[in-house]
Amino acid sequence: REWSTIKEYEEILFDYFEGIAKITINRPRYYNAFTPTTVSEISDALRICREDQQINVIVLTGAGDKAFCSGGDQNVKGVGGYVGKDGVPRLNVLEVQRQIRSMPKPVVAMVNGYAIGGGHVLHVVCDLSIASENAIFGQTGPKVGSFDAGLGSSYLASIVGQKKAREIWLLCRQYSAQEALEMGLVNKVVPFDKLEDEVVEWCQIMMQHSPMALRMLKLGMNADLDGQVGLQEFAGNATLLYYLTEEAQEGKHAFLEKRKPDFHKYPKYP
Ligand code: 2NE
Repeated sequence: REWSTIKEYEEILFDYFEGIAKITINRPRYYNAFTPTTVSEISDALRICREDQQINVIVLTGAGDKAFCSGGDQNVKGVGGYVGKDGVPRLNVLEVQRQIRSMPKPVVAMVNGYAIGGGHVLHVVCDLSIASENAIFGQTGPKVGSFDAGLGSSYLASIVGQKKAREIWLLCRQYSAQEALEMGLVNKVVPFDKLEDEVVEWCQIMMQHSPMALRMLKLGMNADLDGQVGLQEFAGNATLLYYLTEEAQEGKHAFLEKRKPDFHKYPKYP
């Protein structure tokens, strides 16, 4: 399979193959731990994925066969957050979590090894997770002086249930790919050398389906959990659909033509 580079970065790879964009955290030396630079590069790549009409599905993964992502790079953890080149402490991975969640295209985590700490949360917020047999899952926050009480806990609980989510966070144990499958934390487990083939196959199946239908389903499932912000996102997508109708166009035309709108001619579906 020939992936072509979409854009060059320092700490991630960003590739394209037949409608699929692949974002690879490329710091295998540190088990793909993220720095503020890694995170802002992922964020930039996700912005491109959102805008680019040639991209239908996004895959997030890590380089090598050891780790998907081991969370925040402890070498650059300062006081108040992870310190980037500008010397400012940040927790900008939360922005990436939100970008994945509101991305109007499916995002698939291709979990090729450890998904730990903030790296575990990244796969949790993806729409689907496909793991290799060597993948290991878990949170470490309370062991290393951190926690993610946001999507990393609440969304996790809606996936695996409250008891299991509390176990994962309060005990900070590690779970095998098989255990992750049994608790509904991942969609499928395959041998390492079959991982990318499996992910690409899942992406190709989704790409045969209506993008608008997938988009509305994803955002509807988000809205069920995300309160007013979820509703705001869902409503924005409903507005998009409305703008595609003649009925909505009539309002604009009437305004510009300085006449009363005639909305009565449009059907009122039962
Ligand atoms: C991932 C894990 C369990 C792997 O263990 P093991 O024994 O197989 O490998 P090892 O030797 O620990 O790691 C290999 C190299 O990668 C570095 C290690 O320091 C080591 O380097 P050297 O000793 O050879 O020089 N490495 C691994 N993870 C790293 C990290 N996160 N930052 C910097 N270097 C890292 C084991 O490595 C592990 O437990 N890693 C730490 C996981 C962790 O605690 N991550 C942070 C959680 S907090 C977080 O991510 C977070 C949050 O809670 C809230 C918001 C945002 C972020």
